[in-house]
Amino acid sequence: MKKLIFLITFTTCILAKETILVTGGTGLVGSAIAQLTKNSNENWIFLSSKDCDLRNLQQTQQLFEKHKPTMVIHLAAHVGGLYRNINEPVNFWVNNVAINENIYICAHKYNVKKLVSCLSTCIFPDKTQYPIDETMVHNGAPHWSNESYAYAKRMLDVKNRAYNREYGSNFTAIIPTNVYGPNDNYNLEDAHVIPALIHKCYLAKKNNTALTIAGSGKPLRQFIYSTDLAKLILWVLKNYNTPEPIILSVDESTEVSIKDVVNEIVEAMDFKGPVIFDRSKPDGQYKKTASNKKLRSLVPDFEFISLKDGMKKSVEWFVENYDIARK
Ligand code: NAP
Ligand code: GFB
Repeated sequence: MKKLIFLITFTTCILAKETILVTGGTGLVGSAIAQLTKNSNENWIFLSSKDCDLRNLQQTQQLFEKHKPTMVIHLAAHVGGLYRNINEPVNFWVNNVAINENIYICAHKYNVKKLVSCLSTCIFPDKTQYPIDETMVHNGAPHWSNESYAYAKRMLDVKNRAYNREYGSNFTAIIPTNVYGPNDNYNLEDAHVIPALIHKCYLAKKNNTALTIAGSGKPLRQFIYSTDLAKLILWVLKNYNTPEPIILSVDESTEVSIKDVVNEIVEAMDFKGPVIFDRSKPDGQYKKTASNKKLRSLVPDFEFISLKDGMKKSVEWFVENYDIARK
């Protein structure tokens, strides 16, 4: 762990001359990176859609012209949980394809020397063997529920290899598993499972009602705390220089069921009311167990925050920041 802290500190020093643009900088992952880099002396720029609608090429070009970034961490996306993906397949395709196309056009035009984009473990083939690894991204159709998002994201991987082969660009991608932490999107319909259930549990406790969980609670997931992911992204930015993507996930052994997640949220929120599983709602993918073997071979000593500790921090943040949380 000491080695990694040294590496991040060293990385922060070496990056002193860089201008690093973080698209999606105000979101769950972007804000965790902002926390880690707030005292560093390199030039970090964290963007929201209010600074620039990245679906618009002219606005994106003006943004790159203004900041002339030397490095880009590209997080901006039309993002959401299972039910938003089921409800908005066109938005997930149109918005993400537009954003990603514009970022790559501008990153090439402005000679960005390092671009780190973002895939997801949910984009892998639905029919696959486990654990999933980085070589399997295109080995079959994704789960129907997030087909648009999955194919839009897979094209980032194609772009990275294309720009590298034709121009020698140092463009790569990370493949995070499900992320959770402070400053997430807590919208009851659109959010990912953990922020959605933190919000639901908060309301159930406040209104003295039951906590309703969508689906059976049986599906399995790996959850990485946003600060851990942010630390690994900073490592990738400086040390990982190949177009092939890298999975950033907790160990397979820490895969949990949605029911386990519910228990952690209930404990952290000190909720005493009834918990109901609404089996009329779809479960989505049963599992998407990802291997972090490649990551472990490169950063062997990394210690992940436990789900219990991460959930406590996440619930505390939400309760303390309810008024300003994205709902
Ligand atoms: P998030 O909290 O929803 O934040 C999304 C960010 O993208 C926000 O800053 C948002 O700005 C920005 N954005 C959206 N549309 C934009 C547009 N048209 N122009 C400019 N900016 C736009 O997302 P997140 O959870 O941090 O996800 C970050 C990245 O990680 C995404 O690429 C996502 O696919 C990936 N990822 C997330 C998870 C997860 O479980 N959360 C798992 C795997 C991969 P506004 O706030 O102004 O809208
Ligand atoms: O995070 P989530 O929405 O998406 O988790 P995925 C869905 C799982 O949580 C399903 C259960 O098994 C749901 O039945 N669940 C229970 C709930 N209650 C709720 C709730 O109130 N809200 C939500 N959202 N789920 C996502 C992809 O898949 O993985 C995204 O759709 C993204 O594109 C993300 O990549 C990382 O984990 O199933």
